[in-house]
Amino acid sequence: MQDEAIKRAALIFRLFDANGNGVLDAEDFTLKADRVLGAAEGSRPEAREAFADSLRNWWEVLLKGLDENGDGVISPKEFEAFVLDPALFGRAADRFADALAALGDPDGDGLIERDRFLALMTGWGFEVPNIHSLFDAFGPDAADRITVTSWADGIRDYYTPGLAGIPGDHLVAIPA
Ligand SMILES: [Ca+2]
Ligand SMILES: [Ca+2]
Repeated sequence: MQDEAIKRAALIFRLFDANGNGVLDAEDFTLKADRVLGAAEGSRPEAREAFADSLRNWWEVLLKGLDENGDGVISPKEFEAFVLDPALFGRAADRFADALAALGDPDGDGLIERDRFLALMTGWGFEVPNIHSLFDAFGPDAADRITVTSWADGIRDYYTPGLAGIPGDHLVAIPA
């Protein structure tokens, strides 16, 4: 496992833990939904609902797959299995990736403006300089927009343990 992937897994855990109690629990995922949807001004109700559903689904999949001691929460130790079994979470991450990327494109032209991207990613909990660095890595067009597809693919890669040398690395550390 590459160093980048290990650091990314640690960041994934830290940002999932929205209530900061050191474990992953159901409340984390409702908080995440609220924060991101709070930044998704103008998105259609169906897109908002699909995003909230994707997070509920993801939590259910994580709980079912990782809660080894059955206490209803996922400890950092239990989360380590996420890194070892990427296939287990692929579908849930996939659904989430499409739902989140769709929130970036309320007018449906297939493009996401930098401000919108910044608002949604700040809602998730990333740091502003990392968000800009990631946006730039996606190769924005002359009007400073990226495609919904490139972001959705980037989200999928970010949540695929073991991948390294991907745009999502910019969320962990900005390359010199
Ligand atoms: Ca938590
Ligand atoms: Ca547990």
